[in-house]
Amino acid sequence: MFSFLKKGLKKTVEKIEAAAPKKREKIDRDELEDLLLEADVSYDIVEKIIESLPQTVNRLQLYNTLISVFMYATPKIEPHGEKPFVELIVGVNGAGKTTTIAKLALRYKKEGQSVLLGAADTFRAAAIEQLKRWAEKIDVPIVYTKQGHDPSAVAYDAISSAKAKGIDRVIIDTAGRLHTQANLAEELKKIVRVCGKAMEGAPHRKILILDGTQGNSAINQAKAFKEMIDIDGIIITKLDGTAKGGALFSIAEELKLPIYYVGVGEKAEDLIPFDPKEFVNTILDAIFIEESEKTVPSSGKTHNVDLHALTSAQRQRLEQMLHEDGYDLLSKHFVKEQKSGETYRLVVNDNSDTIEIHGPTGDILKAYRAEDLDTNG
Ligand SMILES: Nc1nc2c(ncn2[C@@H]2O[C@H](COP(=O)(O)OP(=O)(O)OP(=O)(O)O)[C@@H](O)[C@H]2O)c(=O)[nH]1
Ligand SMILES: [Mg+2]
Repeated sequence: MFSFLKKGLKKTVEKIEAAAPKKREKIDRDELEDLLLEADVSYDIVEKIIESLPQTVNRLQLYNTLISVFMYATPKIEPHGEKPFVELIVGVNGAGKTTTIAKLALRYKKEGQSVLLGAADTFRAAAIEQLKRWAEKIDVPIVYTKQGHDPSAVAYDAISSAKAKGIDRVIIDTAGRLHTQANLAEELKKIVRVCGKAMEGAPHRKILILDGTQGNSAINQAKAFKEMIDIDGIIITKLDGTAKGGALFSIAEELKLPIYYVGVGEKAEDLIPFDPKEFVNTILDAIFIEESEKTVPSSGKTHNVDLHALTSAQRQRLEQMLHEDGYDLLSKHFVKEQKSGETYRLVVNDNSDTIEIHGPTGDILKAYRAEDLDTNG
C-alpha cells in the first residue's frame, strides 16, 4: 500500500527532488520554504509551517509540524444499524465523481458488501451511460432514468430499492454543472432532502470530489459546495497526474474536513484510503535521507531502534546515559550531540546486543549495552 501512494505522488516527489537533488539529514528553513511552495503547498500554510520551525530542520521536527495539519482526518463514519448506508457524491464536472463511484463500489464489493448505484446526474445522457457501463463492469445494480428527469426521484428510487433488497450501500452520482450555480445548489439541496425522505438519516455521508490537478484552486470550489450542502469529507482524484500533491495540506487545513481517499489512476482499483502519516512520510522521503540509505557499519546486524519496544524505565535510562555522555535523544532514530549540535544515528546492533550511536561515515561513536538499560545508573 505504501508504494501505491508513492506511485500516486510520483510527480510531486519528482518535483521536490528536482528542486533539491541532494537528500540530507537537515534542511535550512529558507530552502524548505521554497520546496513546499514548489509542491503547491499554499503560501499561507507554508508561512505557518515555517514559523514554528528552527533555522535548520530535521525530519522529525518537520514531520510533527506537517502531520498536525491533518488533525481533521477524523475516524470516518461507518455503516451501522439500518441498511443501506447512503453516500452522495458531489463535485464540479470532470472532477472524477463517476469514476470514483465505480472505485468505491468495487472497494465495498471486495469487502463483501452489496452496493447499488444511483445515476442522479440526469443532466447529460452520457453521464447516465457512463455510470451504467461502470455498473456493468464491476457487476453492481444501478437505478437510472432518462436524461432530464428529476435527479431526486432517482435518489429516492435507489434508496427504496436498496432498502427493499437489503443492500448494504447506495452511492449516488450527481451533476457537476447545471445552467447556473444557483440551480445546482437548489438541486443538491433537494436531493439531500429527498434522500432523507426515502430513509431517515440519509445521505449518511456527503462526499466532495476534488480534482487534485487543480491544486490550491480547488479550495474555493470546495468552499462553494460546503455552503450549498454540508460536506462530510473529501476524496481527491488524479493525484497521479499532478505535481501539486502539496495542495493536500492546504485543502485539509482550509476546509477542516477529513480526506477519505485519494485517486491515483483511471482504473477501478486506483483508489486508496488516505493515510496522513504515509502521505507526510512520502513527502519527507523526497527531502531527507531515508534510514536505509544511510551508511551503516558492515560489522554486525543493525536495525533502527524501536523505542516503543523499550519499557518506559529502559527508555528513561537510555536518555539518561545519552545525556551524561553529551547527547540528547531527538527521535527514535537520531540523537543530537550537545556540544556541536550535530545529529547522529541511533541503531541497535543485534550481534553485540548494544545500542549504538553512529557517526556520518558509519563509525561507532558510542555503544550502550542493552543490559545496562535495566540497571539504575
Ligand atoms: N489519472 C487519473 N484520472 C482520473 C482519476 N479519476 C478520474 N479520472 C479521469 O478524469 C476524467 C473525468 O472523470 P469522471 O469520473 O467522468 O468525472 P465526473 O466528475 O463524473 O465528470 P462529470 O460527470 O462531467 O461531472 C475521466 O477521464 C477519468 O478517467 C484519477 O484518480 N487519476
Ligand atoms: Mg460524471
